[in-house]
Amino acid sequence: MPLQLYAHPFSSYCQKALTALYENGTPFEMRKLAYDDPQIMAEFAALWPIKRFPVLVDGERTVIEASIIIEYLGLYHPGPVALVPADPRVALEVRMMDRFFDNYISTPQQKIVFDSMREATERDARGVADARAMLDTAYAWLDKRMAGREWAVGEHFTLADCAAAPFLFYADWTHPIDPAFAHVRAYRQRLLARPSFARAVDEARPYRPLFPLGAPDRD
Ligand SMILES: N[C@@H](CCC(=O)N[C@@H](CS)C(=O)NCC(=O)O)C(=O)O
Repeated sequence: MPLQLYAHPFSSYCQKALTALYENGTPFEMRKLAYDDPQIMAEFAALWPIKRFPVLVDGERTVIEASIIIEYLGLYHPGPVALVPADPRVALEVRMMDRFFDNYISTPQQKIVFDSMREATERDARGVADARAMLDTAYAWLDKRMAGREWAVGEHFTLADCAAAPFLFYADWTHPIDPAFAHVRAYRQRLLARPSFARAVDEARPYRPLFPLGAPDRD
């Protein structure tokens, strides 16, 4: 039975897992989630009642959380690209940067987008201002870190870059990366040129009209 990924192509966390799968050419079956398909949604809810995606199914095993899915693939379905390096010290730094991109780029980015989808009376102006400030601080910190670096950790593309790719992609659409942060902008372009992530971006193009803030005419 092939690996199955319950996911949606336009979701940033799904693109993180898809980038890892494409890096290694790992065969899998896409179980595409669609709110107007009650059967797939019921199947998904039965697997994972929290209903956050992606979710990987490998036979009897259900694996949640994009980072853990990528770690799982490296352990049980390894390919030529070790997205979590074998050296545990380097792996620790990779996990640290993965947490950075998740907590301080994706979380504030999603806060801004989800707030925009609320009724005007239910909006959280203070929370959105805090999220924008967090993104500015995170961009500034990352800009210093990326000076002289190609990828987030070491010399190779890793789990941390799988996270950075979709999170910086949508963060720039949501709260543009100031041109002063040239290293972050150049890193985002390198990620967009990486064939694994470029494929995920291309597969998601038909869904761009769904972006609540309006997708820019680029990337
Ligand atoms: N911590 C989860 C987050 C996954 C997540 O938030 N996925 C979004 C899609 S990008 C989702 O499930 N949204 C559906 C919802 O919020 O109901 C992970 O790392 O995989």
